[in-house]
Amino acid sequence: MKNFLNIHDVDDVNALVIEALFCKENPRADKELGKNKTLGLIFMNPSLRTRLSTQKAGINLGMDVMVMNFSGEGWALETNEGVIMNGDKAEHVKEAAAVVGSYCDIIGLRSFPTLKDRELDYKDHVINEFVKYAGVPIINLESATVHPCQSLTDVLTIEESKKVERPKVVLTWAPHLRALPQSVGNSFAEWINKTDYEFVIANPEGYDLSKKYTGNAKIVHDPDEAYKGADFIYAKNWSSYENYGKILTQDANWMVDERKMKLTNNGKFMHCLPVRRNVVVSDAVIDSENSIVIQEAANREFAVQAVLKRILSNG
Ligand code: AN0
Ligand code: CP
Repeated sequence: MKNFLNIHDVDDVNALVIEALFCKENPRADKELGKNKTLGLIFMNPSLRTRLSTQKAGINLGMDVMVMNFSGEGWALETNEGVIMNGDKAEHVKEAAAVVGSYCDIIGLRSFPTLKDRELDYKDHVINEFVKYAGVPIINLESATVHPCQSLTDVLTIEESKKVERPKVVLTWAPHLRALPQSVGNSFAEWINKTDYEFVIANPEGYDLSKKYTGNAKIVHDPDEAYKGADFIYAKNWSSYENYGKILTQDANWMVDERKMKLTNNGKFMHCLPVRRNVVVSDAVIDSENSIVIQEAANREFAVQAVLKRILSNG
């Protein structure tokens, strides 16, 4: 594996899940693999899980790890080509990427969308500039369009928790106060489409994700219909793709609650976190035995460790 930018960098999702499960059982088995290699993690946006799990995975593999928060701490980056840089941006992404690349053997990058310009965001411009100018492998730690480290973790978590061979998995939109990226939803859809699970996406009208990611998944606009018989309820808010970046509703009927969970097949509750309690999910559901959000977050370490192993073994 050269880069881990999206699902297209993975030839066999199942094999990568098995690799991650191996890492979970034997976290330090490959502690020599990353010796004398430097992992650099660049965050343009906040993070708890991605930052610590990726750092930990690098340590498990014997790597030296450097982390930098760009927002507030780095120079404000210009990402457009050919501009006269006489505004508030002090450094161009071309130099920044090349400089970080000169210090690191692998770079992980988080860079959220603007949620203002759909065409620009969906080019995934910032991460692609890093690929072009850093000269070392790049791991996507959530870009404008996808969050593959999260999605690999989610498939892994479903695999270790499922009670039937082909579970019914529901991705449900949930309300939120702020406009959030579509990345987690896009990515989850794309990865679940690679499995043979029964897959249903539930969201209000106007919140359909791009077909590029949802493919042939069934999309319903009634949460009760989706929850019926579900083995996994995966909740996430995203802002509208159609009416780009807009909040069209905050309808509390879409919050994950006990009433809807009762319609499921004793379904498990999942969320990538961070989550707003009693907005996205009720206390009763997230605190119930069926909530696997902490297991899911813990698995982030082993998912990204499997990815790092693949990249390191490519030399
Ligand atoms: C981010 C998002 O929705 O993409 C990160 C989730 C992993 N969430 C927030 O900004 C709250
Ligand atoms: N799930 C996830 O990516 O969490 P952080 O934003 O805290 O990294």
